[in-house]
Amino acid sequence: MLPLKNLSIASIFSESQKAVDNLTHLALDRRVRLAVTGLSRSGKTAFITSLIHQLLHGLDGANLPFFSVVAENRFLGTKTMLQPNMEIPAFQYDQFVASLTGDKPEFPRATDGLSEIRLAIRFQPSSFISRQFAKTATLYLDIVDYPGEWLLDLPLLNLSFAEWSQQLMEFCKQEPRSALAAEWLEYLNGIDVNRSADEETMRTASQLFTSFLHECRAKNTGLSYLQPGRFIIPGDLKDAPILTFCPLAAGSNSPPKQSLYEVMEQRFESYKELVVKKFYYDHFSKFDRQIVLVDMQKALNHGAGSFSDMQGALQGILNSFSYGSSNLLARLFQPKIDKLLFVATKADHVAANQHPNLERLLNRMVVRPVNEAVFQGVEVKTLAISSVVCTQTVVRDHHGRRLSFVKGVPIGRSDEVMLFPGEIPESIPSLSDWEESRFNFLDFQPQTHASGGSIPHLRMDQAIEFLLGDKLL
Ligand SMILES: Nc1nc2c(ncn2[C@@H]2O[C@H](COP(=O)(O)OP(=O)(O)OP(=O)(O)O)[C@@H](O)[C@H]2O)c(=O)[nH]1
Ligand SMILES: [Mg+2]
Repeated sequence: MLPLKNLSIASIFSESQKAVDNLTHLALDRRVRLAVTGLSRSGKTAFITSLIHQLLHGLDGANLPFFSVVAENRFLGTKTMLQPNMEIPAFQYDQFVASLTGDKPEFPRATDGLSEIRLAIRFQPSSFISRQFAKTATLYLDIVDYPGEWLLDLPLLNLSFAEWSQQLMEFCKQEPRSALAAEWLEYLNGIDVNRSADEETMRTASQLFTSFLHECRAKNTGLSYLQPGRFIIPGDLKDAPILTFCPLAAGSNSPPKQSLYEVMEQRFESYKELVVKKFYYDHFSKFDRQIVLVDMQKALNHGAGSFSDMQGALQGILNSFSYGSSNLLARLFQPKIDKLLFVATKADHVAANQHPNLERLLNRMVVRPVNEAVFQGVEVKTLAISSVVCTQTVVRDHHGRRLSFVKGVPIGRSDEVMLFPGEIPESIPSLSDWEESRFNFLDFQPQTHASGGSIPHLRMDQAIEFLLGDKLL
């Protein structure tokens, strides 16, 4: 406020102009809550780190030709902001980017808890009318990171204990689950689920079930549909009674009071109510935009069973989100996702000429959720991207054929190799293709960068443009 004696027509004008600027600035400020969705190890943390990195370096030469606000010279920079929620740890961007761009570059470790970050993207509005109100505007972007395993709890909300148990018992009739579940199922066979509940039996049964889940998750099985997520990554619930249950074949239509069946059923319902619903309502019910990350090479490496398991897991998760464009009034009460991006991650694991097939195959895998979302009026796109490029494509003649190889350092090795990782089929492979074990894609370490530590990417700019471009006009 100016002291009264300093008031002049000019100062009154300048103060009121500032107030109008502030108000219009606020009116032009926007917010996007981005859901980064993907099964465990699909590349969520790497994607979020690269996304922040590309936005922070948008002004100084990062390669974002398809991000229109940058291409049109309207981008004014990005800053990380104070976090919106004080009880949630901050996303460790600085630490992750340091490990990706250090002398011995490494990917961040698997995520074991929740974290979040808020970014402010400053830009010049493109439309003539917006520019009359204010020269600059800000888009606030909120992102949450979490272990992929927790996402698979969302489909549990639609299932009763009996339905979930039956679903799991059906899964366990097929390999590789049936062999891995043998010890746990044998223990259950020796128990009468109608007898009085006791902690020791429940603990043993749930421990055997947890070991079964951990074995299913081991790298060589390629299984994705593993629930409940907190049994694998318990976070702050380690050893809590709420995690002491497991699926049970029903003993009778109405289990006796305080029987093993009834108590485990109650714990399952408490898990849904206190763990899953809370996670869902606090972090997954209010998104505007969504990206779904899919590791197609993992699905291909482990055969037909792994492929359909991943497909089922993605379908189960996507049923939990609400889609559809929403008008301003509806948004105030229940924002809905109006843009949905499916990406095949780690595209640098295969040669560049395979990327179109990677996109086609992803399209086939997610055809049902895509159709459902399009029907609801959601704008959907699929892309093959790499958040952190770890390889180079090299084209060579090999026995008279021109082949595209990838060159890079596989994880666990110190020497660079050049290999032909095979071709990505454009549609879901036939049984004979799976039987011949055609696919053996390797994981690669990030490259050591001479170029001032920037993170090389593939099509991150197209992903960012699809997710945010219209909010930066
Ligand atoms: N070559 C390459 N590898 C990648 C890329 N993104 C992720 N990876 C690999 O995939 C692994 C998993 O990536 P993360 O980002 O940790 O996956 P996540 O989805 O966060 O996994 P959880 O935290 O366990 O749910 C990494 O350790 C890398 O080996 C990429 O763009 N290129
Ligand atoms: Mg992670």
